[in-house]
Amino acid sequence: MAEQESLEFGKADFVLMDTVSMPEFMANLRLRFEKGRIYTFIGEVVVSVNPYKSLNIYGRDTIEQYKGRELYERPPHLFAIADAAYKAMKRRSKDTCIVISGESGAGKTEASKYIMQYIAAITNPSQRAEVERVKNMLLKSNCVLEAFGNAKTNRNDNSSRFGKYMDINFDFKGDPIGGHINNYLLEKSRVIVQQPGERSFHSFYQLLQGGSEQMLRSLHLQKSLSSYSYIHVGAQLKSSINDAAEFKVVADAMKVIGFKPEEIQTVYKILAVILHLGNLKFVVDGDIPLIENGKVVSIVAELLSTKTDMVEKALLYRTVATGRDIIDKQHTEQEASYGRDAFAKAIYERLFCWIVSRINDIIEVKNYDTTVHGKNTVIGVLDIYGFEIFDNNSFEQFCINYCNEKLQQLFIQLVLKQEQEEYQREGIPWKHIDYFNNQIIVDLVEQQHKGIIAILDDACMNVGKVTDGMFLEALNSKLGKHGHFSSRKTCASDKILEFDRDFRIRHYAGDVIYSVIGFIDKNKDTLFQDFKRLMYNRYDWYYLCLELFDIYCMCLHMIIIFIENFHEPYYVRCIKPNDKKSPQIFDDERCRHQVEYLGLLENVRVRRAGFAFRQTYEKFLHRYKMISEFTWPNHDLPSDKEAVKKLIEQCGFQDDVAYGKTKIFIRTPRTLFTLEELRAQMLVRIVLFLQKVWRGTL
Ligand code: AOV
Ligand code: MG
Repeated sequence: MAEQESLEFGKADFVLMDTVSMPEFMANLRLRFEKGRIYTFIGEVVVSVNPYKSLNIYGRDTIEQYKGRELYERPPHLFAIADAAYKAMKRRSKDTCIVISGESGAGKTEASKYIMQYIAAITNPSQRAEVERVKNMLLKSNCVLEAFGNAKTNRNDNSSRFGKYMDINFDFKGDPIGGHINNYLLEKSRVIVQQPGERSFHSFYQLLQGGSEQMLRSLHLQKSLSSYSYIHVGAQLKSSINDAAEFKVVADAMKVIGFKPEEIQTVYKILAVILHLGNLKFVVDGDIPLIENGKVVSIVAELLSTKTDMVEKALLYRTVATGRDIIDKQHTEQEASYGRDAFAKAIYERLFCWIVSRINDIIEVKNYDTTVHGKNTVIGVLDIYGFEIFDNNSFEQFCINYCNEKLQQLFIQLVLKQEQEEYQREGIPWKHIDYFNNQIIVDLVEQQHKGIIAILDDACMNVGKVTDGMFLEALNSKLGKHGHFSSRKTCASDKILEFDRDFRIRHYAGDVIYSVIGFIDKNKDTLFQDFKRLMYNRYDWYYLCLELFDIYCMCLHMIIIFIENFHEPYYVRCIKPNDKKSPQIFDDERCRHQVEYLGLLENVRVRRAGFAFRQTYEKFLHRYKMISEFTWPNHDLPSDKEAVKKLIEQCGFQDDVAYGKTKIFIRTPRTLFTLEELRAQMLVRIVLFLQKVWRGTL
């Protein structure tokens, strides 16, 4: 159990609760929050409540307190789990990962940064220059990623709009030698439109507010945010963010990471192209769409280093093949606007992926020869966008919430399900602990042929023929009876569903009503071929764009499969205390809801009734046989199991263990630590004994 602080701060580990009940859980969580103790353990899981204020608990002195200590020796903290993951990786030479989950604004991204800071702080004691360089880059890369991938939403002023899985590679000494970032599903629709009260990605505001006058002039930009229709909505907001200062921080970070000056220039050019594209207006003359503001087209062409008429053509025409002929077909006004927006979104997405791949080039492990230097191990940190419900939810929220659904399923699989199944398999007396398994919702979304994604993909195969309304019809007919799906058609009595275009999913974390409008478009994500051609045909635009159109972002599935392979990820479960971003308010109802859907109470129950450690008898003996004369150097008992029993009884731990068919289970970590201590003492004695034998002094 975690070292007990004074009781005035509540229980440091929920496992220590007198009774496992929601009221007691909530009382402890609240008490700790109010006392500034935002972290609490459930065994090895860290529960974190967003303090919404700076706490003096991440400094050098705190880091020193956690360095090299066992998880249970110090009060709960992110550093404790970071240290545990690091130690586990080093001791076992095995890859490990830390999964951070919780809803939007709960503190995941901040947690991921503190974890990385901790790892950076405790490694490289010999101050090797190359390792210092790598650490610096890993830390600096965060601010670049956030500038381009984060935005102000109504839930979080610095909301991640992409998923991030960051690997840190370590050499045999345990020092960082490189890393890799996997990013997935950037919410690119934000480039062209934002909900009231929200902003586009930080990068646009930073450029306009922080770029020098000369730079802005060369990009044909002006400082006034409201001049640009793509960011017009967000421009009206009073921002708590200092964009001008951030611009410099990000520019410096790009330099430090190793972006070349011309690459940084190109990044700004792309942002400028997007802002200008947003201002393009189409007018219809008879049946013919024309561009109203030709000046903007020539600016875009200049920035893209291509010819004005080529840009104009890509915006107004589509090349289609009819039989053997290839003809230019004119867009309608609507098609032209659609194409412009698709183009803007696509270049931003590709810019983002390019930035990530550029960072990866720079931080990837170089010159590491495993035959010379030994195994290279990895700690991964997963920080995705949190579950979110807005007034209007669309395809983007559907994707984000599905990601969270998958992550919750992983937690259930690894922490609640497999754990209990193992006790049963091993024949350990076990009373099953019930929990809500969200597999049913995951299936609703992803099941082959009849899940929402399959139905959507079907609809997208018939471009132009299937409308959003028809897609909803298909959902109704195939999923109408599913307990977690409803729409006006399938549930007429449901008053919450206001519009015909809506459908509702009963997610693990709450009900979300999605508007079906735009689902097909956003999923099929057409970028007219002519824009692609424009990008390839440009005359001397930087090589950057060539790469841009070759990169694909890694999909969520891969990440989940990847993490499943770890079997024992470390978990941080983040809770948002209120919706006002206030450090004072602990909203009981909101917190209770999160504790409920995160399955934390069930987590405590499994943990309490369960065992912290398990090992096969053979491996256990291999490690601890020197502790007892019955097992050292070899035992003559009928089985390893009997030998382990004898050893445990001799140490007096029989009440803290259970004997399974193939494994020994140990309830409290302290027992394990005592075994480790005994082992260490015996090893010293054995070495001294052997030295005496060698010297002939025995
Ligand atoms: P998220 O990553 O979970 O949301 P963040 O990590 O961005 O949430 O946290 C939101 C805000 O809460 C931060 O910008 C800080 O102001 C504050 N905050 C969070 N953790 C701490 C902490 N430990 N100490 C002080 N302030 C904190 V999203 O990315 O929206 O799902 O998609
Ligand atoms: Mg985040």
